[in-house]
Amino acid sequence: MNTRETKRYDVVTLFPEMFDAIADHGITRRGLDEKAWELQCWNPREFAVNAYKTIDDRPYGGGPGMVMMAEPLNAALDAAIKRQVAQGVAKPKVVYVTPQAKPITDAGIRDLLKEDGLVFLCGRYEGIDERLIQQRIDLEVSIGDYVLSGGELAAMVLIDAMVRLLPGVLNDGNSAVEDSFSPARDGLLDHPHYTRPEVWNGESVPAALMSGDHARIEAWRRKQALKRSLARRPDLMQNRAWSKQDLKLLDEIQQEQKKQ
Ligand code: 6GU
Repeated sequence: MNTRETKRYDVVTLFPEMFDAIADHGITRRGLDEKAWELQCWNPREFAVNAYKTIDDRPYGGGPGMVMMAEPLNAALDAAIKRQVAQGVAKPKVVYVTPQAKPITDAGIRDLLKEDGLVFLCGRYEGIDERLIQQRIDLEVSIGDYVLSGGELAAMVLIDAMVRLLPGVLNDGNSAVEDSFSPARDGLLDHPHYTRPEVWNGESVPAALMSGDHARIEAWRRKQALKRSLARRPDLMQNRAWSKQDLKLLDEIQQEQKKQ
């Protein structure tokens, strides 16, 4: 793969070792090996300004917990951005991963992927000095409406979701486009999957999948995707322009459910 296309991801984190989880395992690791992306972590503790390496302090106005100080994060961000620029990223965006943002979707992941490089800022404790956020952050991203004990797992979720979409990272070039939520599935859930043996624990593989009839298999899978989406995520079914084939399958599903 051309090095020009290598995605550059830098992460400012108090726990760089956590990122071994994506650097050392599975598809994300293969992507690193193939230089589809690269990862560099920066520990704000190494940019601490006093002899005690302090990176947090008590909140002005009182209250529980500690707040991450602006200056060590500022210096760590500078170092990360400097590295990105040296690697050819013209204007790397700084992403703050925080539950105080709109939860990201598949479309948001694909937007992030358009950037040649990103710098992720991971918070710990009660939060980060607001002045640092105001002055240095381009984008705030959440991964869902629940709170994690730090931004690291969220940053790894974002990086994993992006990297698996990079050309050549997945074994089979088709398996990413056909996932749940991908444009090829046009925003529906995935169909169920089966492998050997043909009968397991008294249950057979659906006949359509054993038919060898490609059109029949595709129609069965599409119908299952519609059925699942209808049952589990009816919100995904709203305001859509259905194809003639989908309308026929939806009608079949409705008839079958009437019978039950
Ligand atoms: Cl991005 N960070 C943290 N700390 N918690 C979260 C989150 C992010 N997204 C959901 N919960």
